Amino acid sequence: MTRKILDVPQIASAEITPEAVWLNRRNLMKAAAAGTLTATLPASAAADPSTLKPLAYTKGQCDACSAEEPLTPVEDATSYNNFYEFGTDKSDPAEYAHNMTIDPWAVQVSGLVNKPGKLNLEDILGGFDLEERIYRFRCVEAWSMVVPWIGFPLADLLRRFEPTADARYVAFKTLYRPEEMRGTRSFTSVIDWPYKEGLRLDEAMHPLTLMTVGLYGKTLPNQSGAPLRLIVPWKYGFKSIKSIVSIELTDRQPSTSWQELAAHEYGFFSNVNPDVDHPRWSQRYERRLPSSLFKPNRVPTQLFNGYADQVASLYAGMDLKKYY
Ligand SMILES: Nc1nc2c(c(=O)[nH]1)N[C@H]1C(S)=C(S)[C@@H](COP(=O)(O)O)O[C@H]1N2
Ligand SMILES: [Mo]
Repeated sequence: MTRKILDVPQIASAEITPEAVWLNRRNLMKAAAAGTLTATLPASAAADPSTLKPLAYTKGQCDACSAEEPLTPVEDATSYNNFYEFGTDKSDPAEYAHNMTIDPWAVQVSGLVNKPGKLNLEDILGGFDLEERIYRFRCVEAWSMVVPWIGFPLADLLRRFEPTADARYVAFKTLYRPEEMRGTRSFTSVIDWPYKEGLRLDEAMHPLTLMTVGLYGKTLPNQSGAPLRLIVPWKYGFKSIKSIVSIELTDRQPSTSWQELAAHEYGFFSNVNPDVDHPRWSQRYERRLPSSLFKPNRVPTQLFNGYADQVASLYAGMDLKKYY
């Protein structure tokens, strides 16, 4: 597998935080090279968000759309989570995800590619210059947050496996390891494991679609989807699948966990759309973390989460009420 990534459509430099001096990047890079990325945070520290230091950002050091928005405090972004493998309470992932072993880690790439194969995490990261790859994105659901993710475009990874001309979709799967994932053993568990997600190939190849390995200058804590997690900035949070072990290129639209659960509530596209109500609630507003009963911190939701300029063309001619 080639290590140098060539012919990559670069993200506009305004979308990349330039000064990464504050990032503990030497450790990250060294660790990535030595194949011990996961060792930069001891297992116990990984579960304890208080050990992650919030980083100072100055104006302009962020992507085009959330330029003026302050970062969500790291404590909120890493203690109020969804990761049903560890339970359905928002506090469960921070409490239990440290039980997941993330070293060693490998990702299987299969399906409609010329070069299928399994890559170890260190081989994946060996191909990327993470120093340059810090993006500040807003994630949205009923609640929202602004997080500086560290990652690289998924397209760069997919190209290394050479998708064939027939490939039209990408299907992702999360690790399924019941002995380390108490939520998957629970009798109240509603998901047919492993957790699954999917994108259309053009969505997957869009330069804003990221494979992330860190946030706030540190490797991902387990509750955030260590060691490798998808981030699709213009879609609802549930599309951003965590702790990925399998990527399959297909010619048919893959099924996703949330669709399997409630197809009329969660469509395949799941683009952030304030004009299309969820059957049980309006999607006009979101709750920006930190939020509380007395300070709900409600903000209006933006079409495509504010990335319409970059991504609306992917859906030209589609009825977004039908393809929600
Ligand atoms: N494997 C896996 N990935 C997942 C989930 C999950 O339960 N399992 N939850 C999704 C949902 S519903 C949301 S809202 C986001 C939450 O991401 P965060 O905890 O980093 O905010 O992760 C998504 N990725
Ligand atoms: Mo979610």
